[in-house]
Amino acid sequence: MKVGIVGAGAIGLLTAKLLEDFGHQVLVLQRTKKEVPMLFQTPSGDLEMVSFSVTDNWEDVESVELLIVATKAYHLPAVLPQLRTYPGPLLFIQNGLVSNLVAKKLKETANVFGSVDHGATIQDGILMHTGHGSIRFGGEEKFAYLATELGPVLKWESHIEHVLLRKAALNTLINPLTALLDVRNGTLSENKALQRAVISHYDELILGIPVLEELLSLEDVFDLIKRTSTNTSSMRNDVLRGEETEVDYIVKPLLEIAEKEGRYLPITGYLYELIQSKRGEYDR
Ligand code: KPL
Repeated sequence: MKVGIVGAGAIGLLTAKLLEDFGHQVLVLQRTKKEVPMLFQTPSGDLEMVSFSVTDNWEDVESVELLIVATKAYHLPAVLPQLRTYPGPLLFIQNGLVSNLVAKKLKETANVFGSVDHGATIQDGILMHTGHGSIRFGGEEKFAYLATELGPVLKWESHIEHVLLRKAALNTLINPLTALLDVRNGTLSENKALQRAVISHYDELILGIPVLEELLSLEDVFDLIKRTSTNTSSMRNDVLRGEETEVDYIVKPLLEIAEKEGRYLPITGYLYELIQSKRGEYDR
């Protein structure tokens, strides 16, 4: 299948690499010309040469059968207007909950949404696949054929909204704290006070958004923290680089969901404001 990928970050390039390994023809679209990694490191540490087909011309991707949008969530507002003319299905694989934003800007288009739990990063010019995971996606049933065509790289999920909400909750529990305290993920379970803070925050989310109770246990939260204990969360990374964060797509939607039910999430709201205040620091 001919697949286009918008965004040459770690997740976009890893998706390209995995699809190419299964014989798909992939073209990566990047907004600005920059070097893309030539080396790929597998989760077991083996190095391979890679060569991605990259373009910065939107017209080149118009003929692909599927366009995967793998930009950071905060780049979507700039990218969405360009996607209006693309006739095929669009798969959005951002961190967080972006479907409302997409629906506002692309009313007529066929959109599906996905969640990635592979570990990937680009370091010293090497694309590193740091942990095996999956890319699950879902939406209107008529797009389930994509999972069959794309083989094991993408898995169809009939309740993708639950997968995305669960992931947003996990990211809300881990990312702001690690970014504010400038610590790696594992510190949240190693430090007793932080461990208790995560537990209280978890209780607040479960009370405020009751559907989460069936989707996410406290064990799941600490299991992820331990499995990614040496990781720098994506939000900590964004703050360290002085970039915007995805807080408006990860944390804010949870506040809005709870608010619709007449509930307020004080810990979540407080963390949201603290991360927002970091943004102020970089804008000044
Ligand atoms: O998804 C992540 C992120 O950093 O955004 C976790 C799972 C927290 C891993 O760092």
